Amino acid sequence: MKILVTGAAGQIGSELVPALREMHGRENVVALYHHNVPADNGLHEVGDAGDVELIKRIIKEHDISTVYHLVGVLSAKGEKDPDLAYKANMGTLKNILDIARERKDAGRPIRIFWPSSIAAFGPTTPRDMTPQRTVLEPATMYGITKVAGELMVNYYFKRYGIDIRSLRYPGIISWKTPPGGGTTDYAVEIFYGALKEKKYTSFLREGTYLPMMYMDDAIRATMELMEAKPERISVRTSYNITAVSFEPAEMALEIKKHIPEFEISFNPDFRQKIADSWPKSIDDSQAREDWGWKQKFGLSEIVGDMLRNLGKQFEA
Ligand code: AKB
Repeated sequence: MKILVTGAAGQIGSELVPALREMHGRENVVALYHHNVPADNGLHEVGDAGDVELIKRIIKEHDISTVYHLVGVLSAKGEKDPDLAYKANMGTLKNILDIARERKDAGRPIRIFWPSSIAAFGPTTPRDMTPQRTVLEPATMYGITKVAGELMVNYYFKRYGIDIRSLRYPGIISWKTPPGGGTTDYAVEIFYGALKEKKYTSFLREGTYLPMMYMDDAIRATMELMEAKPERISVRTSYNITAVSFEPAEMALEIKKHIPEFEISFNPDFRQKIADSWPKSIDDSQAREDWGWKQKFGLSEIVGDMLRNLGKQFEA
């Protein structure tokens, strides 16, 4: 099995690539970077994931059978530049799906992972324990691309038999690479503030509950979904998935257990409106039933691990 990961330098890509190399062998995972190429001794390519000829060449040359298509512009950045969000999120997905059709016709089928998000929901969605099947009327361009993408991947599965799998990621918390352009980013930035200055000003208001997940769980969920037998996958739009829901003051209290002097203050900006349109908690029972999803990290484990690892990074 040969794997291609687009968006390999992003928050998820930079942790998924090593995890896939560990599981499938370094020689079997090709990372596609845009311009921001990190040190990578493994197989990698540099270029624009929107360049259809480039993607075709990589897939053919490496005989790729699985693609993790992670390229994308997140919610807050997408509100600053909706055209870019549309192009980066929709255009590249359509290209990959069409290449998968061609490869299937040529007898070389590709399995695809594509990330959706809690951003697919909107202000008219029930916000507590948001069900798998519910109202999808997002208020951001990022969310619109996620709903359209979900419908598109379902269509390509039903119409062309392409094996595409997807998760509606909640906010992802990680220490290896900082996130960029998201509404849930406060839950990562807060650790930089805590460790560097013992204070942090949250751009979301106290009481803003959002579903979240630690990166280790997100990587495991992604790989477990992709390893699952096709008959276990009953959702071909995108699976609800979550680990824990909390608000900024709760996270600050947890941090205070390790850094008693830590202080949080609040100065909500345009991202508050986005957060207010998203679920507070998610019902992910379908993922649990279908392919056995279960998180390992709760709030206290996340905070402990983040402070330990980021702390070491700052000391080095
Ligand atoms: C964002 O905040 O835009 C992302 C997401 C929830 O998809 N982290």
